[in-house]
Amino acid sequence: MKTTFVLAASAFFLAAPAIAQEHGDAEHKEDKFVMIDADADGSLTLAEVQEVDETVTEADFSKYDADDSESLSKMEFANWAADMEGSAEASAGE
Ligand SMILES: [Ca+2]
Ligand SMILES: [Ca+2]
Repeated sequence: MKTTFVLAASAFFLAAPAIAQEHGDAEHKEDKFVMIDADADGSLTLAEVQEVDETVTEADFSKYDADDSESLSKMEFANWAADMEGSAEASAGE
């Protein structure tokens, strides 16, 4: 059960680039942000991110939390999503 959830969560990040390229990046990143933002306060906490991907560590999170607010703004999340897409493309090329 738990394993299935983790795989689904990874697919959630990895599946995004192909869709984003067809329909426009910003729009889909925004969709994803809204989906992760469980309490809809406009920022993502570590707990909210771990709800969709429990492999995310505090170190991962703070790396993208540019202003150390312990939450990710849309801009900070967009940077993270861009890096995720980059690493997905890199591993697909192997
Ligand atoms: Ca939130
Ligand atoms: Ca922040």
